[in-house]
Amino acid sequence: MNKFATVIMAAAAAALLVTGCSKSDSSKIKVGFSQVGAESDWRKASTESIKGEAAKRPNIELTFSDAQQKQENQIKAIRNFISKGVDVISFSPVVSTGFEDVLKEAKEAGIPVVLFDRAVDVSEDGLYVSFIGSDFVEEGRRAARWVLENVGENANVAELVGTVGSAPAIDRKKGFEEIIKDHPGIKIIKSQSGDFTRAKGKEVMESFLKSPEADQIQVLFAHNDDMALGAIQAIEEAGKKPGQDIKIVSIDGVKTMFEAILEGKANCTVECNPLIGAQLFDVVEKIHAGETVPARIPSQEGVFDSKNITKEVVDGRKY
Ligand code: GZL
Repeated sequence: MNKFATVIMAAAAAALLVTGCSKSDSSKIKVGFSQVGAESDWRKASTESIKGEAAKRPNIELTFSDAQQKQENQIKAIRNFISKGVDVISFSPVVSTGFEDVLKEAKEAGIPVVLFDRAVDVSEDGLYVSFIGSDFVEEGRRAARWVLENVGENANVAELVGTVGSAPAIDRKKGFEEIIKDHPGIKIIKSQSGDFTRAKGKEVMESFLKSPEADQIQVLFAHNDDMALGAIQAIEEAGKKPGQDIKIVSIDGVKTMFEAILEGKANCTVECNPLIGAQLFDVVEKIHAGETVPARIPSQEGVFDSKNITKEVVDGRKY
């Protein structure tokens, strides 16, 4: 082979190598994720699950954004992911409405969307390919069933509602009320949002305990453990015994709530599993490979109280 041909072949081989190298970069699946925020222990565990799982998968390139519980930040992040040309977008919507336009933009850009943890209300199909998360209505039902089975047919309930307009707040309330509607002795006498945070939960519980109905409250139903833990502080500061004077049932199943139940300061937590990062990236890989994925992927969860919480169970909790 003459010298000129050798040079051309070498250059072509080098180009292939570079292309090959750049091709290996493009083989990474680029995922844009918008997280609600860091409002609760549950959310922090959710974020750790997502970031931890992405770090284990060399084929995943994760761009993660924290919306600080603001919808406008989530919409901005999703638009950034679209302009960046990611392969898949996923997010946990802070509220269930107001995402239709940006989801249509993602669809027009040909970028599949996976809903994580929470669902959205949209008027047309095809704006997301799958929803991975818990059944919040069932979680609300489980909380109400625990009250009926462990407190009885008559109880005045104070309710700490989650973030107004969010799927878990809407659906947990719906599930709780679906069960108690057939039991008129169970009455919700106070209800206000604590925005899923410990600080706000404490503040609202303090206002409940200063209200005319204060001494009628027999049960606290909190839409998440963080608000319940804040309420426990408020109940103690008011000179009452949480878990005894006021029974406490909440949702999430975080370790600090397990510890409070073990101490007798709370009574029940309905598990809502945040550790679904692996399920997310399994779905992402299937989508990227052109495979079909289930439209709905539910999480598996239990109900925990003093009957099944031991120190060993607490020590074994992963979040
Ligand atoms: C539920 C999740 C909720 C948790 C809260 O899946 O969206 O948001 O219950 C968190 O702790 O703020």
